[in-house]
Amino acid sequence: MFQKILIANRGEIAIRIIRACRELNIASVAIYSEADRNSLHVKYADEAICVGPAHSNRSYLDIPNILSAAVISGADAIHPGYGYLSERADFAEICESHGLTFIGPTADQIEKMGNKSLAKKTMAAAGLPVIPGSDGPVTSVDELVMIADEIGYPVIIKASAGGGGKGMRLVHNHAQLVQAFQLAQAEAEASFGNADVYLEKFIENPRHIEVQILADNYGNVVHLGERECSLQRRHQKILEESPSPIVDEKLRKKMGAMAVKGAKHVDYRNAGTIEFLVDEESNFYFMEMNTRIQVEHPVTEAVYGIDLIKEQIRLAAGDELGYEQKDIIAYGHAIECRINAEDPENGFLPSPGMITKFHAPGGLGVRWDSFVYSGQEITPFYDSMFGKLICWGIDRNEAIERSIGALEELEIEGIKTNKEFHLWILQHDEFRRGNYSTNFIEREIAKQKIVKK
Ligand code: MV4
Repeated sequence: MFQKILIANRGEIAIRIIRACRELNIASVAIYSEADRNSLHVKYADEAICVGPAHSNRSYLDIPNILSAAVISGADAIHPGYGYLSERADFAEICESHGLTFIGPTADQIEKMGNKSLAKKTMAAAGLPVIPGSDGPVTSVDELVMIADEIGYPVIIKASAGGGGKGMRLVHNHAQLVQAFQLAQAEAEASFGNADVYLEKFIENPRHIEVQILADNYGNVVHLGERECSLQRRHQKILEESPSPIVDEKLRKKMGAMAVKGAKHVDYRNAGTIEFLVDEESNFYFMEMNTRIQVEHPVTEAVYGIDLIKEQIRLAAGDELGYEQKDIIAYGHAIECRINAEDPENGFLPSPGMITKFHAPGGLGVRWDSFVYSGQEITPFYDSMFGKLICWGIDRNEAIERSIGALEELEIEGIKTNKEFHLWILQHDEFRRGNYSTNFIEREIAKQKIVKK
């Protein structure tokens, strides 16, 4: 097992990882930017090293500075958290070449899954269902037109180097096709330095459902069910739940088996997520694989009783999984509300500033993962998410009622937050019925003005 882990991240996930280290008796090293000097992750870690100024490019993304901090502190492993360097194959590689274990999959796996058309091709070869479309990047206008005519409109053009909604273009008919293709290529080249785009059938009103997997270094892979992540706004998730209200035991078994099959096909290691797009007939298709721990991992932890960060650390150290699929048992239902410093009544504009008063909710089945306290400043330099409220209940209804109660207890003064927006979602009939797709938020925002209580 490791003696000391450097955490190459900030905010709530840095604290989450420090807590896991503590329980495993591993010393933790925090890194921080000048803007985060007074952050809780700095206080909670056993050691802390400043790696640069506020701007992420010069601190949380500065590989030489972070590696120096790891070497100077004598860390033997690096946990990247999510975002920042977590899906940078070059970072994973350079950690390993400096004798530091990267807590995650291999550089090769990160790179392969980072290229979305290659990932799709790889998973199709593994036998996973994929959305009809081009087999890899589209290489010519002739090929483009031929495939679009074959699969039928509407179609969607996606950047190979994109992902998470970046560089997508919806095409309704033949007349728009060629121009959209050329624009998409130019945009992909400008944004990612890679002009490759691929084509697929557009799925109307899809659901975004993802399967959590864990893999050891010896070929053992299990899944921990799914997370329903369809509640998004502009490709930013807002609220997630496990299990998905539309997935029954039979579908869970099928999706889980496919996720495990895909992971095994690429000899995957550590924690990962297979994202599926699910259509209105409950057909599911492989979309992307995320090769990191995700923001919404706690809903899976709540339902399956497995500490995913401790598992990541243990697996990276070379431990065997030690359990099988049959040992993994779901119990109850969990909902995560992402609490952001933003103003839902003003186009969700970021709302940085000083938190003048703060009180965290509590009680049975209530978990609050955050880095804030009274007197903390939310700076404009980083993501607006400053806390996650995860509520567990014996069933979906209890998880919803508990979330509402906990949100009402949550007190934040000094900045605007999306707390009321969450209360609005949790009380919405369609949400209550579990009947919502990725279009829900944008449609409902357009339809009605949010009623403040
Ligand atoms: C799609 C799609 C419909 N059809 N692909 C958005 C994020 C990226 N992972 C892929 N995305 C989509 N791909 C086909 N063939 C609709 C979306 C999409 C979406 C997917 C998941 C969650 C929210 C979304 C919001 C808008 C569009």
